[in-house]
Amino acid sequence: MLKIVLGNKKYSSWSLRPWLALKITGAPFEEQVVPLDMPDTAQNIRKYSPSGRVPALIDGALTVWDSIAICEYLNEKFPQAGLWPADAAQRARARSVSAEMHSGFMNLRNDCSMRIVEQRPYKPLRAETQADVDRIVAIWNECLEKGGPWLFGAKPCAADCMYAPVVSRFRTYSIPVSGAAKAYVDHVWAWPVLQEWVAAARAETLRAKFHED
Ligand SMILES: N[C@@H](CCC(=O)N[C@@H](CS)C(=O)NCC(=O)O)C(=O)O
Repeated sequence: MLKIVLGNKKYSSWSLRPWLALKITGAPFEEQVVPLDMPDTAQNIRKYSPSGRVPALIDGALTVWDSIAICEYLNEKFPQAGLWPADAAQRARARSVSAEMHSGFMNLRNDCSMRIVEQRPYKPLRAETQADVDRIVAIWNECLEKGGPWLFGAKPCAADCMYAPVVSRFRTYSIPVSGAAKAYVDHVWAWPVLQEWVAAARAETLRAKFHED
């Protein structure tokens, strides 16, 4: 059976992304949560992941690490799951917006770390962080012009998995959005599999000092 190695569900945004992609495939899988921010975290992660980072996917003798590589592997293993759009141009766009998420938005990631079970009042963001938010909203609006409710149409794809932790951040930090982007935030937040992750995060008793302070 496939096994995915994750960090704490409250904080590990990179773990959430391929976990959602796995859920889209419908394949059965096991989970292993490695508690973050512990003295032995690095050593424990390295038992599974050569990069020393989670997530990692274990498929028999094969280990695949890094969120986007796992999404690509799942797409190849489960082509019927539609993890990328069927149309080549749309697929290229979905990969572009996913890569932009994977390699960017450092200000938002640093200032508004994922705390999926928390809700805080809005505080004005630094200009650089607001610029990240504005770019994300522009990406969403452009994708949603074709009708939504997901970024690339009627079904969730890997791009929605990549942006789900951003939806969670917008909610946690009460970052205002309107129109199609707001409808998207609400739609993703209501996604039953995302709510399954949130429920597990709420039940988590692990403490991660760096992420909490
Ligand atoms: N580029 C990686 C980033 C993975 C990453 O930074 N994971 C964090 C947890 S969200 C981690 O493993 N941190 C190790 C640690 O806290 O010791 C990916 O996309 O999977």
